[in-house]
Formats: sequence, C-alpha cells, structure tokens
Amino acid sequence: MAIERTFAMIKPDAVQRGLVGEIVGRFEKKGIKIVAMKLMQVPRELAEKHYEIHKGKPFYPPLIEYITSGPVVPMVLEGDDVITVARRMMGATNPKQGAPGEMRFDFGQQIGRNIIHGSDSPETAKFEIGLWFGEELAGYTKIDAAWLYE
Ligand code: D4T
Repeated sequence: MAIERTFAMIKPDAVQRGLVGEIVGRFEKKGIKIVAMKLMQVPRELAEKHYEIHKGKPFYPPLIEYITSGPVVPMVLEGDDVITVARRMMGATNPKQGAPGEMRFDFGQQIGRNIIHGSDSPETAKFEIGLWFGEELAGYTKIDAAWLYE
C-alpha cells in the first residue's frame, strides 16, 4: 500500500457548468480523502508557474487565458496510489479520446476545455501542492480508513 497525496484542480469550465459537486462526489465515492480544497480566481503569475512546462507551445497562450477566465477549485487528494488512480478517473487529456466513465470523456468535448487537472508524478504532485497550498498541509483522520485499507 502506498498512501500518497496528489494535486487536482477543477477548471473554470467545470465550475461554470455546475460540475463541482459531481466531480468531488466521484472522488469521495471512491474513498479518496480530500485534504484541502478552495475556490479561487487564478492570478496570471500562478497560472504561468503551474503551466511553465508548456511555455512556448502553441496552446500555451489560450491555456493561460482559459485557466484564468473564471474561478477554479484546487484540491489536495489522499489515497492509495492516488496520483495514478486520480489521473485514471480524470481520463485522457483529450476528451475525444478515452472512454465512458472517465470524467473528461463524460463531461467534456474538447482538449482546450477538459474539465480537470491532476498531477502526473510524485515530483509534480509535491511541486503543485506547494505552489497552490504551501508546503505544510495538516492531515486529519477520516473514519472510513479501516474500511478502505486492509
Ligand atoms: P493537465 O495538465 O491540465 O492535467 O492536462 P494533462 O496533464 O492531461 O495534459 P498536458 O499537461 O499535456 O496538457 C496541459 C493542458 O493543456 C491543454 N492542451 C494540451 C491543449 O489545449 N492542447 C494540446 O495540444 C495539449 C497537449 C490541455 C491540458
């Protein structure tokens, strides 16, 4: 068992389309623990730091516009192998690919409006949690742990 933390962010299209509850509900039903969550407008500087790796690519300017276009819901999730598991729940980057059951496939249509972000590695998760929430995030005990983990 590898209990780990990851960073996820519900993007502006999903917030505007009223999908926050649905998305958070999917994580909750899976048994994934929400360690931190907030709703916020993304300052341009933060968006640029978050997507620094894509700087110079053709989709970078519209990506920054999109992510700063309305409030987002960043969160920190905790669970067994959650970095990989949460990414699988989100699905293929392009909603046109992937399969039913994946959030991006179920709720989205275009790659430039793909609903949600999730960290893709332990290094990225650590960086993104620090960037959006600061280094030290207190944990808490949740009553379902004994029923989720053997
Ligand atoms: P994020 O980072 O948003 O969780 O998406 P992924 O990790 O699944 O995919 P990514 O980093 O390759 O892309 C970041 C972000 O850019 C948008 N995008 C990407 C786009 O608009 N056009 C493109 O061609 C690509 C590759 C979608 C997600």
